[in-house]
Amino acid sequence: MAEFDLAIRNGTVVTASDTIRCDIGVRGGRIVQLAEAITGATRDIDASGLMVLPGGIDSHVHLDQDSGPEIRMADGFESGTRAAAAGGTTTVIAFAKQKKGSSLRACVEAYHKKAEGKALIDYGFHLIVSDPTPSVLNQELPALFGDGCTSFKVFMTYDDLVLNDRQLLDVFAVARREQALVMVHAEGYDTIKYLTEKLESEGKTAPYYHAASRPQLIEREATHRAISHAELIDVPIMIVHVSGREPMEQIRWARQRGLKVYAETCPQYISLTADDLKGENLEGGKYVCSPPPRDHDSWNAIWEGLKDGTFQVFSSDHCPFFYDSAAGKLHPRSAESFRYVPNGIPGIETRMMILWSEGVAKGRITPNEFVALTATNHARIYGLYPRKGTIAVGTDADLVLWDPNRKETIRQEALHHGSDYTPWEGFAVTGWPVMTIAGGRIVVEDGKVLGKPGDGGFLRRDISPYARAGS
Ligand code: DUC
Ligand code: ZN
Ligand code: ZN
Repeated sequence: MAEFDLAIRNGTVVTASDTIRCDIGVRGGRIVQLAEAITGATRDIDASGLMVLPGGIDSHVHLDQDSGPEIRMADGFESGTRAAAAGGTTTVIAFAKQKKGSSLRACVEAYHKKAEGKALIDYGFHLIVSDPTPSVLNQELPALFGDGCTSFKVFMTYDDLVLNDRQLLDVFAVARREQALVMVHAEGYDTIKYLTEKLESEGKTAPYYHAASRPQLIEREATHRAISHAELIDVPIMIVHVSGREPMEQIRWARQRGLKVYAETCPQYISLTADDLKGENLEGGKYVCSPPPRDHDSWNAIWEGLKDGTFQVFSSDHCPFFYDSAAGKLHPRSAESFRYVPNGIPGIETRMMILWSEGVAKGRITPNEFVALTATNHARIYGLYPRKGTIAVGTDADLVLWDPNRKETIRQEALHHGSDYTPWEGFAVTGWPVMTIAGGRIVVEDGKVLGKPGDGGFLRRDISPYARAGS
């Protein structure tokens, strides 16, 4: 019997801390040896001229999420994880959303059913708490944390999701007691409602006004309020999908005060602007997400934050809908007002190539920083480390063979996601995933999907060391 199932030979191994020329030996789905030269494997993969990185971890994706009347999400766990793997990602953490009036536990069970047997790569769940009843706070949440869903998201806006300040404080207190990590969608409910109604009354109803209804100051105010609540309770928080300079400055301010405030940003905030929402015939609807993309000043600010550690994680916020095809369309009332356009864009497959191209290829971040932002920090923060997120003996053999110099153009026709468009159509990138390996299995080789639904499994995550209160 061969000593190894797989040997990845002649590549340059890049982790968050090191860049080393070595071979990788894989057996039983795990990395069992790192050595100068490995022989005796059932299968050899020649990685000459390539970098071997930890498979990407995308800790912010929405799959098969109930999105309200007349809207269907474009990806479930099968197509979503297929697209993730094609983009170099080997683990996703998706949201299990509580419906107001329903038990959170029942919602999580429903998401388990949606995912079981479908995913090509491993997946975990964050909870979304929309109805923090006493039984949710005192029984359901602690039990679900024990089941490996050790983080949850709360929203400061949206009719069906918003928590008021008192409810935020109550759930933050549970997070502190149970050491769960809180993720916050920081945009203000009443301010958005005010501006939406004002814009509509002025006849400003095109998709572009989605961005005008959610300016940075609304995100800044909510970010500051979430930080203040977290300081009051003394609980760490993660501010997700930070879009620009103003909310980012609040996060910096908090960290300078010694608060455990972590932050995430996404490809749309370094490569799209509010002007993209200006297209004719509802074309702008392809770029509607919340918070909205901003401007070049915000891109520059986000790069500063990615470089200086203000942001720990770079996620896609993949939230895929349809634009106009046989598979699906925008909400039928989208022409009436931007308020009906579903908030979210697809990006699970394009996340890593955009960050590499805009970041590493343009000299803004190093390959090691890229690995930290796309994999290692996600694993550390969300309780998956060291099983996931690095390359070391004993870890899962989740790897991506990366061609740092390959030039490609992003095209919808070549993508694997369920949406009928990509916001990055025609976007030129340098750097490309040529092979994705998950649990020692080749899932995607040069765009060809070899993995099967059900190959991926549910990840019970540990309590996050980042969720510990105090300094
Ligand atoms: N928040 C998300 O995290 N994703 C899509 C829409 C939203 O508001
Ligand atoms: Zn959100
Ligand atoms: Zn999201």
